[in-house]
Amino acid sequence: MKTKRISDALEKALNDQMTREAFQAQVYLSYASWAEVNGFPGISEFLYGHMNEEREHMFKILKYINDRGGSTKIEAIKAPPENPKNIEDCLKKILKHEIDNSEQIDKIVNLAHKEKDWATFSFAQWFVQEQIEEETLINGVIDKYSLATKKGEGNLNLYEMDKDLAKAPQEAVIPRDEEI
Ligand code: OFO
Repeated sequence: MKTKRISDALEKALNDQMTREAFQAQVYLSYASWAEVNGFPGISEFLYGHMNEEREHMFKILKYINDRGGSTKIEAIKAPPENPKNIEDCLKKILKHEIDNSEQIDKIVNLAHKEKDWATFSFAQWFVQEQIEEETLINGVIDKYSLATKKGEGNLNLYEMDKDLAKAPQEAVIPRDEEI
């Protein structure tokens, strides 16, 4: 049994964030599956990769709470929203999810700062950085989409963009690609 080195309030905030990361993973999973059956294998691959990144974030928080002598509470994950209407809608919704998530992480940073819990403050910085990268990445994909679908351009650009995204950098391995 470890000495508890985290306040109840931060323990609760991190537990909530852990569940939020699991929810984010479900959103990516459902959108990836939607893209896969709608003829966009590259976008789908990109989204599956992100699903796994969110799961890794969930585990990272779980491990941190446990390491600080807190206890994790595994909660039910709410269902992801309805399928997007099209690729543009899908990308915009993802960006919105990421921005919402960044705001939640900022709240944890603020609380850690207020409590002068420098361990949690430092831990949360990784997430702040990660969110900057993710928002930039999704914004970049939205820009690519706008270029690919510019009036007067054909579907070939969209096809090329889809192929391109399959090779987009991912930090996580997609479970189905892992050797069993
Ligand atoms: Fe969107 O990355 Fe988790 O936190």
